[in-house]
Amino acid sequence: MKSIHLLLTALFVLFNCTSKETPPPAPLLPVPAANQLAWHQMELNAFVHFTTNTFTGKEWGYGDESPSIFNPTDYNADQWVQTFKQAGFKGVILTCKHHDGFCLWPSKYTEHSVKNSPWREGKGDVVRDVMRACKKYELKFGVYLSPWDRNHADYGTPPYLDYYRNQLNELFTTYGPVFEMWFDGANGGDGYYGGKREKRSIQGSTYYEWPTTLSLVRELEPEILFFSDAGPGVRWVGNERGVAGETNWNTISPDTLYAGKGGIEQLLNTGAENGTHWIPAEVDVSIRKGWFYHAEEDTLVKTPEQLFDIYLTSVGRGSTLLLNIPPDRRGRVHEIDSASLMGFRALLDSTFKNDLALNKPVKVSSFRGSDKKYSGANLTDGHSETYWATDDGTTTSSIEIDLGKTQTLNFIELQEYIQLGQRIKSFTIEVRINNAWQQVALGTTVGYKRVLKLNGIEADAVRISISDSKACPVISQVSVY
Ligand code: FUL
Repeated sequence: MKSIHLLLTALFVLFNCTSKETPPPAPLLPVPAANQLAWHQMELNAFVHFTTNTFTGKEWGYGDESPSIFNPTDYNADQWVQTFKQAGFKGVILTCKHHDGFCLWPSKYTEHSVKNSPWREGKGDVVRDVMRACKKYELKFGVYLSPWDRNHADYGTPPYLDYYRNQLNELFTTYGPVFEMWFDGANGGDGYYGGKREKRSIQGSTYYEWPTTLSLVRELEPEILFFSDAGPGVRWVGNERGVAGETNWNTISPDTLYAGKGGIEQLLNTGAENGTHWIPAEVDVSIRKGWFYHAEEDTLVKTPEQLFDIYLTSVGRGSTLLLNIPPDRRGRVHEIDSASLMGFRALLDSTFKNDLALNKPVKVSSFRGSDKKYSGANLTDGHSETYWATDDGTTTSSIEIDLGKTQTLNFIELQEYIQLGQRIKSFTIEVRINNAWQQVALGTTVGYKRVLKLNGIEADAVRISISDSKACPVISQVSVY
């Protein structure tokens, strides 16, 4: 009787020990907000620059362009968005108004818009069309409204802020939903300004009174993500070449930034390891030399291979790519751009088609609480919601994936489970060739996604060694192609 009792007690203790859940790692603050996480997952978005510049050949209109020159001959916003959809883009951001002040929608606050152009006898509305096409093709719709306005008489004085806010109010109550709003920091000083043709300098940090403007927009669109040099939703990456920092922290301290402030490009490019806010870098770059369509740049459209390289230095470094594809004077995405986009898509599809690590056995140096919930198997299960993690305080570790046989390896892709914060500070990649390990790559940060080249090496296993991490590493996926 006594021995049965002892046995039951032992079983009870054993059951309780094994069934006790190991708590997940505490979030390492700051962590992404829901709209930022959704933005990370989009990976590829299209930027559309279209205005009177398309017809004058300029990049920055002076503000004195006549609306009569805006007259696309074969306009089709559906064709733009359909092309982006085929290329795998998830969102579109449209220059509703660029620095020249011309509005692509019939704003009631200015005469400087499509309503005074011959196009569709003044009844056209590009903003409405793009928004509708986005709905049709299930892409998210975003708005660029240049704060600098070289047409408006009041620019540089307080009344202009009312104009700018009225326009935002008009846009956000007429069109939507809007996932991202782009605040461009550029200001070159001179302009038409209602006929004054002079230089106007503003105090970039204070003039626009951003907090008031942002709360106005937020009231109309609570889930919106704001882009500017300073965020607060996403930050500029610090260049227009398509290159995020090899070290790319999603965190930065906003008090070191403001839109239009010079000299902070390097900081924007890498972020700050101990930044106080989650403000990830967005990589904006044009498929052409300029942001607007110019026929003489038809020969300079980036090739699929160049776009693929940009993918590696943007999405492959934990950022989202915002690729500008400017419609031509017909009002269509040009055939050359479209062919390049399709080539880019084909390259992505063929490169990342067959994950050689999927469901392959994983050996890890340790896993959290020795609880299966956090085991190495989560790394190759194809699910981004499961993850491998170590015990608190274990900031170095190794992951070994046996590929089963010798294969040609081109890329390795790592994904941190950023819902719990960005952690990894440095790692190396080795591959196994004839039973010997050889280091082939090394890196610093990982973030939402990190893609590294393996250059076609023949090997039968890969090993990731994490040599430093801000807290216990938490990785959701490792893929090998
Ligand atoms: C810059 C602007 O000056 C360019 O014209 C373009 O719109 C680019 C995306 O941002 O600041």
